[in-house]
Amino acid sequence: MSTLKDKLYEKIQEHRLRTTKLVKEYGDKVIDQVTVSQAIGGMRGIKSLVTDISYLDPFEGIRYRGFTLPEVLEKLPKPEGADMPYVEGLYFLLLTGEIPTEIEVEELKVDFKNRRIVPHYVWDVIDAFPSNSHPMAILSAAVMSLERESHFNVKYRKGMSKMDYWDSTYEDATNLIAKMPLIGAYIYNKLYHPENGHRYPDPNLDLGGNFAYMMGKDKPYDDVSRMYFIIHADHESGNVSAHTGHLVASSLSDVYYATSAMINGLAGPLHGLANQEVLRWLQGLKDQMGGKIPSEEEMKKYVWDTLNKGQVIPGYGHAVLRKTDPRYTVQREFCLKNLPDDDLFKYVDALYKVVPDILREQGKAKNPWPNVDAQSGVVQWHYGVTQYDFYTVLFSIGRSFGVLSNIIWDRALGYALERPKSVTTDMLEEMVGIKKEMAEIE
Ligand code: HAX
Repeated sequence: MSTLKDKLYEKIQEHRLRTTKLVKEYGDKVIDQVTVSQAIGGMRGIKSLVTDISYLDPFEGIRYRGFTLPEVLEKLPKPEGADMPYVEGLYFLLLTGEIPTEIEVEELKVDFKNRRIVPHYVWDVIDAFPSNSHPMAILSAAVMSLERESHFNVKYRKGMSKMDYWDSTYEDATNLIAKMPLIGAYIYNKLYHPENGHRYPDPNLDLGGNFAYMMGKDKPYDDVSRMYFIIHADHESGNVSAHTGHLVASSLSDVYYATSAMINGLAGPLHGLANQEVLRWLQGLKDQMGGKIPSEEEMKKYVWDTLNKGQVIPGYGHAVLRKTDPRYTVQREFCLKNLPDDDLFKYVDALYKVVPDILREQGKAKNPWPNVDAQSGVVQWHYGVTQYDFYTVLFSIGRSFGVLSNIIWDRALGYALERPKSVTTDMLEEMVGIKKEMAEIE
């Protein structure tokens, strides 16, 4: 057993006592209520999921296991000469709540390398897609094709104690996470850079460094990858991708089914696909401007034109956040240090100056501030990943760390099959007294 798995098991045993006590002794305690708007309006804010991997405060932003993003980036061990930490260390933190030592990360790096061999049939599945397919559809299918590798399924069929579910889920999850960057890079090269051929992983490199190598990118793209995967890893449990992964896994579908489903949820323009939408939208403005940086007035006009066409401003607003997303800020600081003169960065910066006031003036969006997606495409574009359809694949690789950590813990704590209750519109009307009022009028 690896050190991470030993430590995880210790934590699981301690934590099981807390969950059991809560359910047994306080199971009937009311912690929230549901309004009509919440039932119709996407269940915003209803406290009905439990996770210890991350927590999203509306004003402070995300914390992973109690650490803010700047703290995570500062405290996790880093490769020599790198600004960004090992992504492997993030997995350790998400699973155990502890910052790993250099030695623990080193062990995990080796473990990941041993798990990253991708069966040949996955390349065949990817190659079978037409080259104008969306990379997210290809990624989802590639992950799905790996389902036959599931240890959980084999053990479940043979008969396994519920107390052991977490163990084979950990094996499946870690195997999948180690393979995801290779699958992503293969999709990238197949669709956009066939001349790169099928690159084999470099055994001397960590996950982020090897991903950059397989994408055919020089430094500092290794740091870009580490930053990108880390900041996208988790955003508590209620967002579409995390929730979908959790929901599907709650039926004891294995992590391949669950991860493919979470990828499908992330592929929507109101969620992960927003990062490509930002780029598409900014390119539209750039074309309109003939390449020159727009004045503040020109920028305002473009934003208002978009709103007046009934469209949203991509990269702005959030279902939970009520301030600038710290994931936006981390990337902004990276841009200020590494690409301050980049044209697109200037566009994004100019937008930051005008959009919040406009959204406030329009008075609809509850959060006028930028989210993670407003900034992430710019960084990728600068380093030559200009095929913005691909950005959500990068997001998916990062998000799989959080979703899979959650699923391991769901299994460890015996979280139940998810099954909320629905009502009909007739019932809602009756509950609020509409039918009665109508009858009285008549
Ligand atoms: N531009 C224009 N209008 C916006 C807006 C924006 N950026 N954000 C919200 N609004 C509008 C909503 O469309 C809604 O309008 P209607 O009443 O006409 O339906 C109204 O303001 C209230 O919405 P809200 O309560 O503030 O926001 P929601 O919780 O319903 O939705 C979204 C949150 C992120 C989906 C929303 O802000 C949005 O569409 N933003 C643009 C797309 C985007 O950037 N998505 C990525 C979010 C981060 C993420 O998940 N990344 O993966």
